[in-house]
Amino acid sequence: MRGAPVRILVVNPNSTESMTASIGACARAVAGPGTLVEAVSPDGGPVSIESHVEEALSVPGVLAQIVAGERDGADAFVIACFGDPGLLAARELATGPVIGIAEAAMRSAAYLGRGFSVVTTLERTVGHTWDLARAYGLERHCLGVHATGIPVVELETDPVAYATVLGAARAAMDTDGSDVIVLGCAGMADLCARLQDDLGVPVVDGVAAATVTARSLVELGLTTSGRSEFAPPKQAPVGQGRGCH
Ligand code: 2AL
Repeated sequence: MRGAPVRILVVNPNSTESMTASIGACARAVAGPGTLVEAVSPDGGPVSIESHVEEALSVPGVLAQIVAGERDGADAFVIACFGDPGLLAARELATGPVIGIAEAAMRSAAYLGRGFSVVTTLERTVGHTWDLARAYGLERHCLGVHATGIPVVELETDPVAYATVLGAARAAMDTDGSDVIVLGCAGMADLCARLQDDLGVPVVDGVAAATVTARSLVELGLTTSGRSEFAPPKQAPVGQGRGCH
């Protein structure tokens, strides 16, 4: 065990402050003693990320927060949007591990059952989620990706959001024959425990999974390899990353 607290910077790539607060609370709830969680969102940028354009627009802000966290001594980073925007670029800029919530959720789910279903926001995010499952080598475990039709920001305001997500998860389990549910949006993090009670199967929230993964890797004394692909880039677009200070 290390003596110093583990400092995790959780970056919400969208600029909706209420969602950043809720993401921070979910991360702190699992972080455990000796772990300090700071949750931040970029200055400006999209209020929600549900399209390729919004995802692309979010990346400079995410990288700026990673650089700032690196400068301030964060030990690890979580990118708390299910598209994992800027994940690989962030790994070039940070010394500590950088964990995306989609990757953490899908890898965790693969430990827990034969196959998982992802329940997400809008239909237009389904293809990208499949792309991520393939990129992470988890296509065999991902049995389906299902949209609820709820836009990200309405997860906080829609009075039937919980019932809709619950219904979509039940239908997904029936259709896919899955035995684990993955929540496909950081804005669903606070629904996780109740869904798990109601569904009777493991429900994986990526914010929690990524936070615990980040902490574990730091406690194991592990960092991103700087040997080749993730070595510091010649040109950092948003200030300076690791090895430059
Ligand atoms: C997300 C998410 O996690 N945050 C955001 O703004 N959009 N994911 C999604 N599938 O819509």
